[in-house]
Amino acid sequence: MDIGIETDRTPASEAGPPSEERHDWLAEEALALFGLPFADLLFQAQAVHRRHHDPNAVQLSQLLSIKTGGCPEDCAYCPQAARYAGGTGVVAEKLMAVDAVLADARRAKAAGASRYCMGAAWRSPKDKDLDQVAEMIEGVKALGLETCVTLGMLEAHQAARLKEAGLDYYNHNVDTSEEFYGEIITTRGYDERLETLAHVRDAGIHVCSGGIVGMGEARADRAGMLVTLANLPQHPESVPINRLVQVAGTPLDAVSELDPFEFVRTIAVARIMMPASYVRLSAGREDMSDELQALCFLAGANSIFCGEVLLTTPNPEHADDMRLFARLGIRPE
Ligand code: SAM
Ligand code: DTB
Ligand code: SF4
Repeated sequence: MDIGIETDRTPASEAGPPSEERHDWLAEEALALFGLPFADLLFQAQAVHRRHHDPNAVQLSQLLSIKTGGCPEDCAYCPQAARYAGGTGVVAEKLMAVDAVLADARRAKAAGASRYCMGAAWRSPKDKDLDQVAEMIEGVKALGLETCVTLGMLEAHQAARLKEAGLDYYNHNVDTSEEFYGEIITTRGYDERLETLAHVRDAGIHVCSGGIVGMGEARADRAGMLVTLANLPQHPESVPINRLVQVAGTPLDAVSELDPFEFVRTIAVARIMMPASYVRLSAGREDMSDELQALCFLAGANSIFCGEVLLTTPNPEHADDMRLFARLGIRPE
């Protein structure tokens, strides 16, 4: 009988779970999540996490700097910028030989990594360098590892070239909110970052994009960064959340430290806003206690970088990570 009231006519048995994947987040909504009592935020994040992921599995990615230092950009956090080399002491090196990269990738696989990420301190790659990187990608893939590279800004034809080589993921971070971005980097714009992400997506490569917290930004900037990422046409499959590693000689050395709970909140909000993505607890673990890392996993982080160095800075020993996983009942993937 039609009683003249619009109701949802989908029988309960046919209705799937409500779609949690949204691309229309408002800054106020993200900020409201940040403002929840800690326990309520973690409960929500953990509930979302459990609907989309195995809560006791954490993915392992290993990083290698295939081209260190000498970068022309001015990213205020980065030890690899040529302009801070006098203070950081980072020496510029050439692009590594393919064989040396593959030898490192074999060790990463033996240690249990499932993805191998190669980073280069470039503003953008030259086409001739891409041929050598393509060989690395092919070789790493042949070892049975997933491949990821981060080489700076890409043009469409370069993204297509990397896809052809078999690249699985491209990492290019938005780093922070559009509003705060100019305080950190002036040598390239936020729009250029988004353009690179669009080229990567159009080439059919999975997107890895996140940012850094603890650079002196406001909570609104952390929320704004997550809104930018979540409102992309597709959520990045991988979202690295880095806690600033303060490196002496960079302009951000000695910036005042972020409340660790605010870092956990950032992970939790990323988890809620991008439910199906892998949220990576990235740089910064070297200075985190086991307890803080455990809170990050509870908040929905389900990936880490393993191996004793990130690109130029230290990361926890593999054995320490495995001990922590064992204490928490976490299975490395
Ligand atoms: N040059 C390329 C680029 O900028 O896209 C790729 C390498 S760059 C080092 C990759 C990312 O590392 C940066 O976007 C930034 O998010 C992160 N990063 C660099 N230095 C960092 C630091 N001191 N602490 C935390 N994250 C950092
Ligand atoms: C990402 O988001 N973090 C990684 C990776 N992508 C390339 C880099 C962290 C670098 C930390 C500073 C260093 O070791 O030089
Ligand atoms: Fe260069 Fe990348 Fe470091 Fe910026 S973050 S200075 S682009 S290596």
